[in-house]
Amino acid sequence: MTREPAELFKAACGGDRRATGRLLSLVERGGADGDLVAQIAWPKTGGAHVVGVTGAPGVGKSTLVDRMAAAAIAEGGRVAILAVDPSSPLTGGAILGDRVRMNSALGAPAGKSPFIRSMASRGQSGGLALAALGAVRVLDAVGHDPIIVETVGTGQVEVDVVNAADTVVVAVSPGWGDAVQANKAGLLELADVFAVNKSDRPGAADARRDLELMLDLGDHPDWRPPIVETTATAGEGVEALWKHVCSHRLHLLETHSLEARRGGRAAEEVRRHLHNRIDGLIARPSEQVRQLIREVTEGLRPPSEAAQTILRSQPPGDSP
Ligand SMILES: Nc1nc2c(ncn2[C@@H]2O[C@H](COP(=O)(O)OP(=O)(O)OP(=O)(O)O)[C@@H](O)[C@H]2O)c(=O)[nH]1
Ligand SMILES: [Mg+2]
Repeated sequence: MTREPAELFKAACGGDRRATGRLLSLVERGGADGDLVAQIAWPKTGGAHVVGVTGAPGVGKSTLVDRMAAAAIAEGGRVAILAVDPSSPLTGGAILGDRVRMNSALGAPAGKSPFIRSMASRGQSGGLALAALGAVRVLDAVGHDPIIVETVGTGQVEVDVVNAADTVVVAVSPGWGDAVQANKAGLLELADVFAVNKSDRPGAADARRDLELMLDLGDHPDWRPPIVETTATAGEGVEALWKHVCSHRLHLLETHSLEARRGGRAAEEVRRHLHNRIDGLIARPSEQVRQLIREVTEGLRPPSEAAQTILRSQPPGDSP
């Protein structure tokens, strides 16, 4: 490493994109440097509007995100986009998504184009969600606002990732396929705003009606998720979509529910870190842990007591 995290952080705050990229790599890698970056970033976080965008594969998330970014940039935002793809080991959706975006990013005024980063699975499901949350925090701390996180909605990691957003946009396209898939993955109930994308195709009105019916079944005391029809490829409806996203943030602020949302997530994130560390203790056991497991195997002590002993003897700051 050529530069220290603190120095990188300063450069990143000044708009140095390579420095931001380096910081994100450190967070992704984890370990002591990752922890240090998290520590430096932490006091400066909380200012950004974090917007999650999810939905079935190919529904048009990247195209939508790209258009939303343009809307945010037009309002003076310093936009960052994070594409999280748990299904892909470095190729596929996220990368394709980037290609879609690059075309439109060319249209942004010099120096205003969004900062874009893709994160793919490293074969470690809990790790990806944590790395993504860590990355959002770094992007926030170095001054990006809003931060738009795209993730394919097919599983638990995705739910965890979008759950970390202040505002969640769930995208579906005409035809029940996407909505059913999103419903199975538990995404529909996470939605703060719905986008019925590809509304240039037949069936958009039906998709909207189906979503309305589903919403009618639920309880929405102070925010009923609005449904916006969009054609991302043409940019149609995206301004309205972005307006609803911004109204949702205002709603959170006015009802003081932003802190509550973020508070609930904090507990969850701590739980995840703990979980990761404990997994690490078993996946990469120290001599002491090996010995304790041998003793359990030989019937010398019960597993619960071995677990207790391991927990008690954890040195502070020992990051897996
Ligand atoms: N007809 C039509 N096509 C669209 C629209 N939005 C996106 N597309 C097309 O749908 C395809 C997928 O778009 P993406 O934006 O890459 O979709 P995605 O949801 O990000 O895909 P993954 O990240 O792979 O899950 C591309 O060929 C887009 O051009 C739309 O509103 N109407
Ligand atoms: Mg995409």
